[in-house]
Amino acid sequence: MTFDTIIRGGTVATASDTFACDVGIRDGRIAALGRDLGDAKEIIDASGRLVLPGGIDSHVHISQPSGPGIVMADDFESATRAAAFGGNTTVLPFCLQERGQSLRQAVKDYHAKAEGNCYIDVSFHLIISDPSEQVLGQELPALIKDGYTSFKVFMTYEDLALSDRQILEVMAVARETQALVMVHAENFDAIRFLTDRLERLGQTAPHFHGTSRPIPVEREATHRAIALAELVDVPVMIVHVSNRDAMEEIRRAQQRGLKVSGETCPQYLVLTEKDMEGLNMEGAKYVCSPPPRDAASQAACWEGLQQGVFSVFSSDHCPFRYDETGKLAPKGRTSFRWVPNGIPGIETRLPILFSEGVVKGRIDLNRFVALSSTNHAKTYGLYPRKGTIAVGADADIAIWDPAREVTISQNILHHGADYTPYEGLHVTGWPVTMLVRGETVVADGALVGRKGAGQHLARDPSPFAKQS
Ligand code: DUC
Ligand code: ZN
Ligand code: ZN
Repeated sequence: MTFDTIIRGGTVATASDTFACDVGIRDGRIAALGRDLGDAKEIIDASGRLVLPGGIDSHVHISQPSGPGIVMADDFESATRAAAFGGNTTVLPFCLQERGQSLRQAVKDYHAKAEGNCYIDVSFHLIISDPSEQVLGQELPALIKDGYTSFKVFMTYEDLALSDRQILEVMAVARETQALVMVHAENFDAIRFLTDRLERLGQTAPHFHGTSRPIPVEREATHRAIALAELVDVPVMIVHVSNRDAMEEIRRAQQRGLKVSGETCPQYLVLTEKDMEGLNMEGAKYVCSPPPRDAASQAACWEGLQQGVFSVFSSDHCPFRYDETGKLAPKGRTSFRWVPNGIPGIETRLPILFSEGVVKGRIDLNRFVALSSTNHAKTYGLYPRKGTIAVGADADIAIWDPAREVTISQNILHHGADYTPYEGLHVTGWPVTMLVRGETVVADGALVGRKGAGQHLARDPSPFAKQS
């Protein structure tokens, strides 16, 4: 039996096991695991390296409309290229429905942006900002059937926030159609109240962004989102959790047997509110929502990852440039209120989790694989095609040099942003070679993949959303 490719001599790790073996790939899939697999057109020497399922980043924003004059720093080409360099083989970006827009049209527009431009595979979540009768009765159920099996709702932001009634209505559709609801949990009225008060006091520097969205704002909304999901009896994923209070709300719900999942992100492990205090507008580089908190919140987020309260670790990549198209948005609008929320992180998510998590002994390698790949595939209906190394799975593989020492710096990254919030962070371990469906995209740190080779994936319903 011959193979297209054999990855030879590496240590394979999945979400459950670590073992020395070679990987035989044929027709884009893993065809054999073992020793002495014979011949192949290409042999990749992985001795001294880890052979892991390619990373799946299930929370990224690419080319998303972000308000007048603001431009997201990545399109599908630059984002998927940067993702590949960061050890990923699939990303799940959001397709935003703008108010008044048909959901179907929003999906068409996103496909047009992605088509022919992706280096790795993509699959869209939806964002529902306008749950009209047409959307709830026809478009959303039809799109879920077509494989867009998850969507996000927002409890804050002028153009996005849904009322509790609207959230209940979209949750009811999710229950009917077995879709997974993702929630951005922050209390809109509380943020508006605090923002107006800070502005009246002249407290408008970027770090007041944190003051305008303190922990109770997130805790209350997390509690409410879970209660609304309980009322409708639907599973829910609370995204980008930043602190202990919100994490404990999720844990308590899980202990009560509710189908509540949680996600956290690199910014809540290695950044703090202090980062938003830079001179002039420098702090804007770290403005994201929820905001980075303090050392105790970081420790709580690690606890959530270690104890399984959080099943997925995503980047929430939401890149803006540090100029007037992004973080320094429109002249005269200097208050933190106008700083677009979001930071880049698609390429640095996995090195940060590996170094701060595995190398520092906070999590083991198998949990790293679960948090970075397998659980994303399971949660969002891509498993077992994606997210594992097993015979029959897509040959989506990241080969890591676990000993490589790297200082994260803008000049080594491939994203479209002009800065990284992780500048100067020293990490051990770096992904060096990535294959998507058996085709090498990055080979020993060099781009060899083809723009347009990445495909859009229709997904199965989340196993969590299946009604018994
Ligand atoms: N929510 C996100 O998920 N990403 C960036 C900004 C935000 O509020
Ligand atoms: Zn959000
Ligand atoms: Zn996000």
